[in-house]
Amino acid sequence: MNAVVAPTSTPSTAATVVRVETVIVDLPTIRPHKLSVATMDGQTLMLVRVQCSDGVVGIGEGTTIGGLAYGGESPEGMKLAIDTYFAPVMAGQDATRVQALMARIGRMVKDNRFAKNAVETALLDAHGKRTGLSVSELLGGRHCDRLPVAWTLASGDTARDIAEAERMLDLRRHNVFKLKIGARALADDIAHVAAIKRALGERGTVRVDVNMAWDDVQAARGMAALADAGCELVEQPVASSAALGRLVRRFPIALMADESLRGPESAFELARSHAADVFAVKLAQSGGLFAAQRVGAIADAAGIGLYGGTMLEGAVGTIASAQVFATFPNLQWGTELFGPLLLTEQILAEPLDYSDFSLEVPNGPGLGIALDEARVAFFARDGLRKTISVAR
Ligand code: MUC
Ligand code: MG
Repeated sequence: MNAVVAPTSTPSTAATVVRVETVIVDLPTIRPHKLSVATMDGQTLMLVRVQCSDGVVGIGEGTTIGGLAYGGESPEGMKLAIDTYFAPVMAGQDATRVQALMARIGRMVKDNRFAKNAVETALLDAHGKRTGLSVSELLGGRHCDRLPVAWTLASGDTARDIAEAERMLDLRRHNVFKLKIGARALADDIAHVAAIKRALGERGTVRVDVNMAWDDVQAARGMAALADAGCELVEQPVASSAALGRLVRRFPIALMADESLRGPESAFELARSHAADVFAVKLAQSGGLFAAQRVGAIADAAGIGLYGGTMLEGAVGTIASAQVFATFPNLQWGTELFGPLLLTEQILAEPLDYSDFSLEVPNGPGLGIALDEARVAFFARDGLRKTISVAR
């Protein structure tokens, strides 16, 4: 684990950043998770800790999907960027002025939205712990204490997906299902979606995420057929915002932008060109918690629906997202904050509450969660687990 220690002469503010540490944690998934861009057998979390001069430590997370298969940042790249470039810029700075510190980082570090989100999360967690307020209260106050959570069916097998959906309904954990399609022939994908919707009937709603796999013609055929199959929403069927704009409102099915949304500027452009009915807001893609709130505000102003998206984060990133989404006045399409449930191992001292088709937004100071440090050390890359298996 790398660290940068602040110089001894620090400004006379109440709390300054004294140490920034990062660690990579590798966790297995409960089953292969198949997207059109990658098949995931595990998830890699980049955790960042920001230690402050008042003794408070904030935590944040940066996670991607399939390494670099989904976007331009990887967990390893985030660690490198934070250790090498963020930490020296943060050392000795006022930790209580989060927006000012993030602006300072922004002047020295271009792009790197995922890494910025992880660091901003840690600073807000620390400031919440310092002030006794939850992150959602720091961000203006929450509208709700629980968020609806969709589950993604992505085993690649129709019968297995139906069985998985039935189990989620029995457990009362999820009744909104997102299906990952786009890797197979269009007709196979449509048959898969139609079979799942038929099996669930009115007990569950079905949406799909194509992860940009279709061209215009496939998308037009696909959206018409999906609407007929009873699917209520299509997420990012095509790659570009212009192509999204050519599809929107042509079919009786909602169109959601995901990969096209890369922060407030792109949100504004999508809204200006009427290219989507719904925005999947993700903290990492937005570039942080404040930026995600701005994306939400742009959607609201443009009459675009909101959905709380995930980069399949572990518990820290998931709860950072929940704290932000709880502040949204409108969240018409709920959330998909199920990331921790896709992992076989949990790394929190207390488990999250997923019940009644929703996730509880913790109410304690900061993120309102604590890491189980022994488990983090065990699952850290090159950590105890590796030492034990090498020794065997
Ligand atoms: C995405 O593209 O939305 C969200 C759920 C899931 O299974 O993958 C993510 C990424
Ligand atoms: Mg998506």
